Amino acid sequence: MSEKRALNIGLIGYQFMGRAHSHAIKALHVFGDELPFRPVMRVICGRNEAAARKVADHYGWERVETSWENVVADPEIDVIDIVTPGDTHCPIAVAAAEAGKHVICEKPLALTGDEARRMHEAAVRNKVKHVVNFNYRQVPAVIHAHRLVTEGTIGDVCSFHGSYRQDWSMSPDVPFVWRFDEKVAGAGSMADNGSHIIDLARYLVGEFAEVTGQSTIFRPERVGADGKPKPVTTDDAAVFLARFRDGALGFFHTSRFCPGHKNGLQFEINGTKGSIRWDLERLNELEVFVDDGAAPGAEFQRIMVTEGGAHPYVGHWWPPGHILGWEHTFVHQLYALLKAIAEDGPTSPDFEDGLKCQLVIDALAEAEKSRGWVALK
Ligand code: SOE
Repeated sequence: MSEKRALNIGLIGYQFMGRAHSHAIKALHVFGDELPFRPVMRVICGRNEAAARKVADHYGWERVETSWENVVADPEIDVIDIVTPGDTHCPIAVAAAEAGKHVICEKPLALTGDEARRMHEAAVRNKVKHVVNFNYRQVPAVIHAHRLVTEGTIGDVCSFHGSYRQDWSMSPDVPFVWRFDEKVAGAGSMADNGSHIIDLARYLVGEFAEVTGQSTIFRPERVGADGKPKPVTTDDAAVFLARFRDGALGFFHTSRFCPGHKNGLQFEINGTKGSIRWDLERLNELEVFVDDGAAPGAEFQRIMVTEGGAHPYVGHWWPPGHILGWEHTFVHQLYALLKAIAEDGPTSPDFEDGLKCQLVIDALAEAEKSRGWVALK
């Protein structure tokens, strides 16, 4: 058997997402013979060397770097995987693309539309593959929902309801972290959670035409690492409305102040012939209602998506009914990137998707200030 070519990965960042990506790279082996490369966990990078080394030791990264510039400049590295806070995405991704590396970047892609555009342009100009990790597009039920909408099963889409609710920041004891700093995170729940739900709406319904909305900060101060209070500059919650280009209406709620919602991502799509709904906490199920007039009193049907070709990659995992989890979405996204590199094919979602999502977030910030509707160009 011929040895597969190595694909050397450099991971920039090592915290929660660093662990999720490290786990996913190791799990790529499920693709067996179809895996086009031998992914090599060459280097992990973090400013805190001891903390990065700990992750390196647990997951099997070969070496640790403290400067992302060194990783990007390393001729051996083929792929740069960015899992750092938002303010570093743009400089790292642009430098990586200029150095000819393929790039996968965590969401939201950037702090602003201008940054996201620069990242997209650098990737296109340098002909590297580029992926923004909107990982929920890799959920079998979400892919199945997309197929049903595209095939016209629920008719023309009239409305999209999306919410992403959590409760992790409610306690006053939660210290000041980078997610509460506008300069580092861009926005709060609107960017962190909103970017996922905006991307899902674009994937499932289409492009946004105009938006309006408001956000709020419930806890304006938190204690910093130095024990002193620091002002919170990112939102705890947001509500917004949208009109899509095809005429559908959108209703959105993002929040970190919804008690009981640990990671509550939900959407419902209503069309002229039926409805579809999904809840991340029931990741393997899709609920579908189709009104064909034949069955009075018909209700939503629950579809299990672990079989029946609901997802292009689901067959690589377990037999039907042996359910998948959140972590599998990261494995799927990385596999899709490897395949695109091997076949010189397109990637999805790519930096253009990240840019379009960012433009919606920028428009929402503008709408909040003007207290009106803002059109997407
Ligand atoms: C925190 O809100 C977070 O970890 C997000 O950053 C992720 O994108 C989301 O998938 C889970 O929650």
